[in-house]
Amino acid sequence: MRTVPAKPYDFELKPDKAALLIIDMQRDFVEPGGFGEAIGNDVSQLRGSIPPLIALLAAARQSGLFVMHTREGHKPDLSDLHETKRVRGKADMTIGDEGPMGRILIIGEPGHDIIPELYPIAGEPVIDKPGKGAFYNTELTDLVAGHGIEQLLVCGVTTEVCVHTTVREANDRGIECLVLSDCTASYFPEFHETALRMVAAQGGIFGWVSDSASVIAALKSPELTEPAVPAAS
Ligand code: C5J
Repeated sequence: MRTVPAKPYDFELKPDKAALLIIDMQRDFVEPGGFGEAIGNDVSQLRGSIPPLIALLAAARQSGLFVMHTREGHKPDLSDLHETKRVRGKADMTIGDEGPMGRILIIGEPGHDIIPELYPIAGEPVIDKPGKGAFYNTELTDLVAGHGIEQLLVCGVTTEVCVHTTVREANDRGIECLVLSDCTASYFPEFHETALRMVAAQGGIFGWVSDSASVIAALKSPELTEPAVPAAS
C-alpha cells in the first residue's frame, strides 16, 4: 500500500491491484489538423496533459503497474454506431466521413490511433470503445476481473466526457478511481475544473483527485505493508 495525497482525502494505492487507464489520447482529438480542431476546438487545451502523462506512463511502466489504453471509435461498416450518435450535432462532418486524418473515429484510420508520445507497448491492452464510457460494449469488465484490478488511475481526454463517464461506470462496479488532474484535459478549461470537483465532492462521490507528481512519488516510495503509525513521543 502507498499513500497518495488526494482530494477529498488520501488515496491508499495498492499497486498490485491497480491499473493506469489512459482514455482516448488519439490523434483526432489531440493533434493539430485532426477532427477535434476541424470542428472548431482549440487542441492546445488538451496538449498540456501530454508531458505529465509521458512522465506518469514511464513511472508506471518502470514500477510494473498494469497499463491499459482506450480509443473511441467504430467499425468501418459503422455497425456499432448508434444513429443517434452519428447525427448528433448536425455538423458538416460526422463519424465515418473523410476527415483530415482519414475517416473520422474509424478503427484503423490514422486519426483514430493513439498519439506517438503515448503509444502502447507490448502487454498493454488497447480497448476500442464505441461509447463514451470504457465499460460499455468492451472487454474492460473481463480485463479488470482477470487481472484482479480494484483501483484505476484514470487519465486522458476529455475530462467531462469520456473520463467522467468511465469513472462513473467504474465506481458503480466497485472500482476505486483516482483521477489525475494534470493528466486529463478538456477543450473547455472550466468544464475540466468543474468535472474534477464533481469527482471529489460529497466525500469523493465518484472517487479521488490527485496529480502525476504525487502518484510518481508514491510509486517510487517504499511499499507499506500496514498503514503508517506515528512515532511514539
Ligand atoms: C472523449 C468526446 N474521448 N469528447 N470523446 O471525451 O467526444
